[in-house]
Amino acid sequence: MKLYWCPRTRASRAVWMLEEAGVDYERVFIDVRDPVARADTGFLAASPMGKVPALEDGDARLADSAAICLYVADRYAPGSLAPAPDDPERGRFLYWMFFAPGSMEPAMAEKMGGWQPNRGAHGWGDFDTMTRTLEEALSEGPWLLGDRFTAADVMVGSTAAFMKMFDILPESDRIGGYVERCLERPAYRRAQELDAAG
Ligand SMILES: N[C@@H](CCC(=O)N[C@@H](CS)C(=O)NCC(=O)O)C(=O)O
Repeated sequence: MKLYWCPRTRASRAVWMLEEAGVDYERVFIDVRDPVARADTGFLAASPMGKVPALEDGDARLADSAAICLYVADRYAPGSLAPAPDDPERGRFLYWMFFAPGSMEPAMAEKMGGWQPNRGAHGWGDFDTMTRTLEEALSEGPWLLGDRFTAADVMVGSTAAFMKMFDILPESDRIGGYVERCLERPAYRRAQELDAAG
């Protein structure tokens, strides 16, 4: 399996996910800031938009961190990092998997860009509704599906860690504690070390 990767990007999520799943993979560095490197044909076959992360696994090629995390969990850790399709928790799992790209990331852009919130018109709601929803979801914890850590925590936890990095994490012991639990996971730490090593 090849992971097209660049340090200090969303590719760190995919590394975290692969480390959680404990599968063998090779990291292939693509400097996304360099148009020549981004034109690599193998990379573009997996990532039509020329963005990292992207994954090549046998004949399977895909990009986008949420798609990659779901693919790896379903393919390599079914029933543990991803509830099976007939598991009653599958629905809740899918909701939180897509909460990160569908609501958290655009709401972060709203906040950091100073956009006018427009909850009814914007698909992501607004920043305050997004953070309140996340806080409510963590009322039982320690993870989004209670005692069960899943790929949804990789997506939501990594996005909340980005919020912390950008200094827009809301004052909330519940969300703050969740982020700390994510940062303490051995697989997250390995991903950070790999990121730092380059
Ligand atoms: N929705 C995508 C976003 C990926 C993305 O925007 N990656 C950035 C780095 S964090 C990138 O490759 N930027 C280079 C470019 O767009 O030219 C995901 O979650 O994987």
